[in-house]
Amino acid sequence: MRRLLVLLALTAAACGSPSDQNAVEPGSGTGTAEGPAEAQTFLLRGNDRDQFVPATVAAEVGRLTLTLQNQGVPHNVTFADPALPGIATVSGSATKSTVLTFRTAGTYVFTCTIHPGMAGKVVVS
Ligand SMILES: [Cu+2]
Repeated sequence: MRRLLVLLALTAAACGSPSDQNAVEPGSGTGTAEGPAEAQTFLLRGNDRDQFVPATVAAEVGRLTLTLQNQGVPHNVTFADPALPGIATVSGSATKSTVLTFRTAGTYVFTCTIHPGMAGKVVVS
């Protein structure tokens, strides 16, 4: 009987647990902008696997200075909403910033136009 219980426990452990399915992949994750609402800042990274790290930036209604820093491969930040100024292509490990004003809560998606599928979002609350 004891051996059967051990076997059952091993079988349960081998089956996909929720934590396996929620494994954090590079390029995912959420970061939160720092500072007061009208002077928020956030450092976004673009890695050599064509991912924004983190892919989600949480911010408040107000003003956000978003800075992009790459590891080598050039990337840019282009918002789906044309009213939001993006960040022109950054090469090497240089940084460039944009100042974004968010007057309403919502999700603001951005992409890198050089790399299809490279996307992130600013979630404003
Ligand atoms: Cu890119």
